[in-house]
Amino acid sequence: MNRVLNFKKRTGQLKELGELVFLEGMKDISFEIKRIYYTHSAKAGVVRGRHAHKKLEQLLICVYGVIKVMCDDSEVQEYYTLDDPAKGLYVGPGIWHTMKWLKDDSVLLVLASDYYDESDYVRDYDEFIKLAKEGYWK
Ligand code: T46
Repeated sequence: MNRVLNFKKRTGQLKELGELVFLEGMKDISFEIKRIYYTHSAKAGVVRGRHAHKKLEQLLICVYGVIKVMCDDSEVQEYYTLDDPAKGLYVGPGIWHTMKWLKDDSVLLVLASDYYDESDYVRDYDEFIKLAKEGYWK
């Protein structure tokens, strides 16, 4: 199921130097990272996503701004507000998800367990419900 992860961070002796956040594959997250991508330059109100993945595991991090993520497992919808660069949202297979930009130019960084493969996407909601009812993700 989706879960929010808190990453380690280091605050320097001088607060004005900012914070450094770090995470390590197979230590702080449960999968090997094969791909990293990010989405930027979207204005508040933009909605992306609207799909589920068959096998892909991902960690979503809003490194700047505020992004609201809706996760739907075909029975329950959960909402997460990503507004902290030191938090990540794990989104596993079989979760229909949408990301809504709540602040201009928010940046969504995604760590993914596999290379890009369009055949791993379920982009039709009826097909997603059908697969879920058939037990595809059980
Ligand atoms: C996801 C959410 C969180 C590629 O060619 N390679 C890539 O690695 C990715 C991620 C996308 N693409 C292509 C596929 C589409 O033709 O870029 C285009 C835009 O992708 P999409 O409309 O799927 O973008 P989002 O923001 O709706 O979804 C993305 C990821 O695709 C998706 O896996 O879970 O971010």
